[in-house]
Amino acid sequence: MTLLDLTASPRSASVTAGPSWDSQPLRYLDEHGAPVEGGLRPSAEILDPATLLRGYRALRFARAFDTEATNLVMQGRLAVYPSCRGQEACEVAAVQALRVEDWLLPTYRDSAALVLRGIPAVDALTLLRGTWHCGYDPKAWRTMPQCTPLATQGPHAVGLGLAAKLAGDPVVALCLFGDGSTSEGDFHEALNSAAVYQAPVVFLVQNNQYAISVPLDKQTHAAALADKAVGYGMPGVRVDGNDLIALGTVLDAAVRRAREGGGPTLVEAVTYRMQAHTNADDAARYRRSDEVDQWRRRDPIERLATYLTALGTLDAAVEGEIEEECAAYTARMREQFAEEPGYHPDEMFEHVYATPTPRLLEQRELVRAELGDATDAPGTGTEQSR
Ligand SMILES: Cc1ncc(C[n+]2csc(CCOP(=O)(O)OP(=O)(O)O)c2C)c(N)n1
Ligand SMILES: [Mg+2]
Repeated sequence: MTLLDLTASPRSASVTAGPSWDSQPLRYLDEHGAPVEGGLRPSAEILDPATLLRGYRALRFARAFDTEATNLVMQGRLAVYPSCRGQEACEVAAVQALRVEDWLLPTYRDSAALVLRGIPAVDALTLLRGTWHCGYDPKAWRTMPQCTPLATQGPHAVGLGLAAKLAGDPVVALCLFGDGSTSEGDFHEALNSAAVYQAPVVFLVQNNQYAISVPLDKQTHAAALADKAVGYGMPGVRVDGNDLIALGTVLDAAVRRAREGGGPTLVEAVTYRMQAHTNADDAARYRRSDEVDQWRRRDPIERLATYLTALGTLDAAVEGEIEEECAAYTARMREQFAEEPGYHPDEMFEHVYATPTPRLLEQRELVRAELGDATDAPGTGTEQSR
């Protein structure tokens, strides 16, 4: 049985994993973008040049979006931005594995996945702009609001998956987590209940090696996060998170298994957070630059570019087209973010409780006092209008 034979019993799937857990994660491409001997064998569909080029475009687009969002925060247009630089293959593979009717449950670090699903950037970034709770309709986009409290999206994913299962809908929920979130009670509850109810859920842990400043070896004593799957009775797969082809292969298998009634899977994608936790963090205080340099050489975009160039699928002309598309997209982002959003600051306090708590009312008064007349500025609504 191979690791991707997810139809076998969870126990054997994990046990046969053997030494590969503590050595190399599953991969198709090596660090230099050449196929690994004896590595994964992706389907012909995944290796189709047109599919690969679509994936490459999506990677470049995710990076352009992420870079622009990072710039916007420096210009004061976003309140905060947790970058996914270096993790773009996870963002792309997660979205590509899903159908439009499937659910995506993102964290604060997964803004790129939102725009890859088609949500306009200005709506996707509303939360991080600090202007509203969520800027898009989660039901319409089958994408839950980005979760900031760690792992709370896990039980929600199980609920969505279970609801679909009970209704007889062939819908899958894909839930994103960070490595640090695996220490949360909600992570345990989600995986346990997903396995007990055989809910159609894929749990994708982006192991980017850090939870803010806490490195993985201080987070867990387990050899691999994927190993945790054994205890819940589901398959666990550890895959190179900077290898889009390997990730696509693993996530396709896990999503298909969930859709066909085979139950949940835990996927650990081994990757790296290239930037600081957010713009409010200084990563140089807790990690060495040679470690960052080592991961820069494993860049997910460069690896796929090398492979596609060797295949003859990618050349300077195609690169140029992609470059232009990305530049047009980010120019539009800049224009949109230069416009002031039309929200009234008071709205932040609405829709929190049906009856606002005294503490919330007190906070609202503090904001009103601080902003004074500014809250009555044209285009931001007025006290009288509400
Ligand atoms: C329940 C909870 N506890 C603590 C925090 C504070 N916090 C925000 S991000 C973070 C680190 C999370 O790390 P990880 O899950 O690895 O995700 P990453 O940021 O690396 O993507 C922490 C501790 C929080 N948001 N929620
Ligand atoms: Mg992390």
